Amino acid sequence: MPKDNAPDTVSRLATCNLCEAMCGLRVDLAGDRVTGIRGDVEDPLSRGHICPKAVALQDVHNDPDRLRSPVRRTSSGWAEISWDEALDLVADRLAEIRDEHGADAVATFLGNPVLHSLGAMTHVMRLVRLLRTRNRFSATSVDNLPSQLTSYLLYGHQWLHPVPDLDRTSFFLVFGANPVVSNGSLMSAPNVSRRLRALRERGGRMVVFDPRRTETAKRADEHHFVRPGTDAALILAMAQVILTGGPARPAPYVDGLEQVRRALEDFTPERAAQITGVAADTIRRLAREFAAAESAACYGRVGVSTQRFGALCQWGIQLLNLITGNLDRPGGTLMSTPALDLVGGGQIDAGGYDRWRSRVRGLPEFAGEFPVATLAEEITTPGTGRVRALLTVSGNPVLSTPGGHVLSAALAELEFMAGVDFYINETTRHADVILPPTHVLERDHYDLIFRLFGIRDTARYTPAVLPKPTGALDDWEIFSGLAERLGNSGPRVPPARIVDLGLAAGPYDLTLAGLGDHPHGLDLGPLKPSLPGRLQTPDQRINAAPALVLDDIERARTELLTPRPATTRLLLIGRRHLRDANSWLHNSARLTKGRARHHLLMNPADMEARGLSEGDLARVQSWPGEVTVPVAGSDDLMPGVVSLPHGFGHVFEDVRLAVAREVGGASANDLTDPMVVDRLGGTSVLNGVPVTVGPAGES
Ligand SMILES: Nc1nc2c(c(=O)[nH]1)N[C@H]1C(S)=C(S)[C@@H](COP(=O)(O)OP(=O)(O)OC[C@H]3O[C@@H](n4cnc5c(=O)[nH]c(N)nc54)[C@H](O)[C@@H]3O)O[C@H]1N2
Ligand SMILES: Nc1nc2c(c(=O)[nH]1)N[C@H]1C(S)=C(S)[C@@H](COP(=O)(O)OP(=O)(O)OC[C@H]3O[C@@H](n4cnc5c(=O)[nH]c(N)nc54)[C@H](O)[C@@H]3O)O[C@H]1N2
Ligand code: SF4
Ligand SMILES: [Mo]
Repeated sequence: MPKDNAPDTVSRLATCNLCEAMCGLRVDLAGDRVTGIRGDVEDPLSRGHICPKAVALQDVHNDPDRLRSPVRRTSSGWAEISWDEALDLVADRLAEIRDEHGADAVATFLGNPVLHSLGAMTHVMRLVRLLRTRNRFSATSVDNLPSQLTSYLLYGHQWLHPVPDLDRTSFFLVFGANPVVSNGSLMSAPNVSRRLRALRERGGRMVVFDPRRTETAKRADEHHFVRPGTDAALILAMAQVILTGGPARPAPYVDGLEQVRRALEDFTPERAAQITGVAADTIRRLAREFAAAESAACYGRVGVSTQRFGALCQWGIQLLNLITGNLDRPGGTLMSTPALDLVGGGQIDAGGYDRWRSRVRGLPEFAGEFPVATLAEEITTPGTGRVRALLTVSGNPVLSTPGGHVLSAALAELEFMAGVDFYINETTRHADVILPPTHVLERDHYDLIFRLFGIRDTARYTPAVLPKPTGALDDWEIFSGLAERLGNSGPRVPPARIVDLGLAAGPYDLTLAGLGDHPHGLDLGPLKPSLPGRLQTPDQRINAAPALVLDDIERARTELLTPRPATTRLLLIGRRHLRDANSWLHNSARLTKGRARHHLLMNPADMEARGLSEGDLARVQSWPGEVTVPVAGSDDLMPGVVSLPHGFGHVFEDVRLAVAREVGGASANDLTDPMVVDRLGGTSVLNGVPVTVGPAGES
């Protein structure tokens, strides 16, 4: 085996695209074989950091189960077909169904890795727009829709989102995020652990609110349990304390705070304490300490987005930063000034809300998409506009969206389905055709979206590490191939050219060639104040009190501030692990070895009350479904709360995932309810789901 510096080994620079941290990599090659993956110490953002997932890129690369050519489902199993045949077939069937039943009969679902693939980012929307369907869905509505909606309402653009200045803040206040494991989201921060250590060393502090004492909470100066789904009461009470007792010091370009103050009158710490389980004194004290801190950044992610008042939580988090003068100041939260500025350059849709509604349930669109919680019923409900064909791109909604088992059944009713993905997963197994793109090491990479959310402004373009296999297509070529067959006659502009143009139009006058002089990445410095100039609102001011939010505060006042009757049901929340990435990577032996990690975590007192012991199989039931999983006791769980990770529960009929067969587990989204969404925005409620838990043997 050639070692690091053996003469026949070369080392090439790449970027890990498995999460938002964008770690710089050195990939060791012996010929076309990947022999090792290490962190690139010269990357200005990641500075040598990697996590175990990076090394798994080579497992994905070498995985015999990864598709290398298109496949078609036949009565005798999957059959390989040529690219021309596959692209013709998909384009013809989509066009036929559209011509017969109208554009809305063809639906699209874009999964999370779209944001991590340069060619998908540059080319998928062209295809989606060409289909002219209103039935557009994505992972956004099980993820960051509340943040995007808030940014659209407050700052005038769904992707203009302030980033916590993690390296300089003196007070980091966290709701429902676990960045030590996730490495940050809408806050790209490789090696969060090191940065949190530095925070403490410079005399700063971190406070975390989470129903589980997480890996992040364990590094905090204070951690408080909060009853799942109730954070809005807590966050709004903190804002109320600051708006009534001070010190509030908003920027001069912020309007509407008097209206906000009046709307929040009932959100007292005492009322919030009853609902959230956090003591009123703690709420009051932390609000004052946050407001008085030299600099402070409030941040919240998946835990406070995918809950019943998720949008209100995200608005409240922005409000806390706004009223304390921490928006746009070093150590607070700042907009990035990216080298390639999709927002300022107008290359990406600013957003829009409730311009039309979904056919069956009347849910509002956001940024041209419907909430994915309504996809299954759009397929199964007869009538004009019924979804009869589906194109999925790098996603696995059967495991990642609420009521996944219901969606799985619905997919079988489609007249045609195609998936752009290099795995046959629980979703693409329903497809008639699967179109597999090249793997990330075989194509150029630039993070068009995540560079907007770096805790430092950096740019890094990494050319493909390995040659593209003969006949293989990149994501962008698949979308171009389909678009051309569906009538798009424009020239093909490759992603590299689009990046080059974007850099030239950006604030630093860069070019792709110029960036090539910085193969490890170009450091553009810490986050810089940029407001109000960067605001995309028509008057370049911030209206802190949008009517939609005021209405939702009223809904929270009546629905959330009223204590609920006691119940024996437990509240289900999610969980992420450093060696998982949503529903995939389970085919990497390197990542899946060791103790199983799909168990239901439960407070020992709740286990005892239900006659459950460590390792027992428990039956977990909710309104739409049930699963059977082993339980593990942990004091890290708030009493009354259970935790199950999503992305497990692999199905093997039709699916060729040899290693993942050993993984086991059940899908958390067989328990989540597609009928329950945050009414402001339509985000799925994936946390705080009521469940009953008992020994699996009993009925
Ligand atoms: N209960 C619960 N559910 C959740 C969450 C939760 O916290 N709790 N989290 C939600 C969140 S935040 C998200 S983002 C979603 C994620 O859920 P999805 O958006 O459905 O995405 P993944 O599970 O990441 O799907 C990955 C698929 O993309 C394919 N893929 C990977 N790279 C590429 C590529 O470069 N090109 C193409 N074409 N395909 C590729 C993989 O092969 C894999 O099949 O899950 C959500 N679901
Ligand atoms: N290793 C790894 N890294 C990842 C991913 C992965 O799958 N694995 N996925 C990537 C993706 S797609 C995303 S979007 C990000 C997500 O990044 P994060 O949001 O940082 O990750 P989560 O682990 O979902 O953190 C959500 C936290 O909210 C808590 N929580 C649940 N319900 C509530 C509640 O009601 N109130 C409060 N206050 N907290 C609650 C959970 O206990 C959990 O600790 O991670 C990214 N990074
Ligand atoms: S933290 Fe891990 S998965 Fe995320 S970019 Fe870095 S190496 Fe990749
Ligand atoms: Mo996500």
